[in-house]
Amino acid sequence: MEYTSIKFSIEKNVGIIKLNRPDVLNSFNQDMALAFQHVLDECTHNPLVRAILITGEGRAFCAGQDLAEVISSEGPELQRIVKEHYNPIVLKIRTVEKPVVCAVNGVAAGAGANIALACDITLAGKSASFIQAFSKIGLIPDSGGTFTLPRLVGIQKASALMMLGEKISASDAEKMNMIYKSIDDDQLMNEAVLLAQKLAAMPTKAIGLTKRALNKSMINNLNSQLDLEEELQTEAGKSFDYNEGVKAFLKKRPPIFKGE
Ligand code: T3D
Repeated sequence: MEYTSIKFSIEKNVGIIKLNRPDVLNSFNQDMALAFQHVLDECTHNPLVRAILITGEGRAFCAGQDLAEVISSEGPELQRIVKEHYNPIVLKIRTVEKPVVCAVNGVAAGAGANIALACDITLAGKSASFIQAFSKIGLIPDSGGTFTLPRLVGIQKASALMMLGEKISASDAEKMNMIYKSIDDDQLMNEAVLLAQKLAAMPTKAIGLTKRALNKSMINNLNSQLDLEEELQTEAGKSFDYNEGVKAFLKKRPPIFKGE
C-alpha cells in the first residue's frame, strides 16, 4: 500500500516508519494517523519485521495534532481524534511483541512527544526537544502521556512538565530518565538503525514476552508478576531461539536466532 504522509520500508528485518509531513513539522492529520496505524499493523503481522524504528522527516520529529485540521469544519472532532487516531497508535506500539525504537530527530510536541515516550527505547538527537504542549492550548495530555510520563520521571516532574508545557532538551530528558539516550545529531540515525538491527537479530520471541511482562508490571503486584514470569519463562523455554542460544553458548560459537 502507498502512503504519502508516512514513508515505510523494511531493511534487514527492521520496519522503518518515517512521519512525512515536514512542512508542518510532521504534525498529525487524519491521513497520517491512519497510515501510521496501517504500517504498525503490517509490522506486527509480517514475520520479516523483527524490530521497528520510528522517526521523522525533516527538522522535527512530530508537532502533535495538526491544529489546522481541528478547526476546519470538515476535520474530525476532538473525541474522534483521540479515540480513533492516538489511542490505537499508542496501543499498537505498546502491544506489538517486537521492540520499538524511536529516533527523535527534532522537536516532539503534544501527541508527538507522548508517542515517542510510548516506544520501548527512545533515542534523541542533542538538538531535539520535548514539549507537553497541551496546556498551552487548553487541553489535557493525551496519547498515553498521563500513564507513561509519571512512570518514567515521577509524579512531581511529570506534573511540572505537563502543567507548564515547557520545552525540555534531549540532554535533560535523558537526565530525568524520560528517554534512554541523547546522541549527537549527526550520529542519531546511524545509531538508531544499528540498535534496531541489533534487536532484530536477537530472540524476538523472548523480547516480545519481555515486553508483555514489562507492560503488566505497570499494574501487577509482586505475586502476580512472579506468576507471570513463571508462565512466560515456560513459553520462552519452548522456543527455537532458547535451544539455539544454549547450544551456541556450550559450543562457544555465536548464536543464530530465527526469532521463533
Ligand atoms: O483535537 C485535538 O487537538 C486533540 C489532540 C491533541 C493532541 C495534540 O498533540 S495537542 C498539541 C498540538 N501541538 C502543539 O500545540 C504544538 C504546536 N507547535 C508549536 O508549538 C511549534 O510549532 C513547535 C514548538 C513545535 C516548533 O516551533 P518552531 O518555531 O520550531 O516552528 P514553527 O515556526 O512554529 O512551525 C513551523 C511550521 O509548522 C509553521 O508553519 P509555517 O508558518 O511554516 O507555514 C507552523 O504553523 C507549522 N506547525 C507546527 N506545529 C503545527 C503546525 N501546523 C499545524 N499543527 C501543528 N501542531
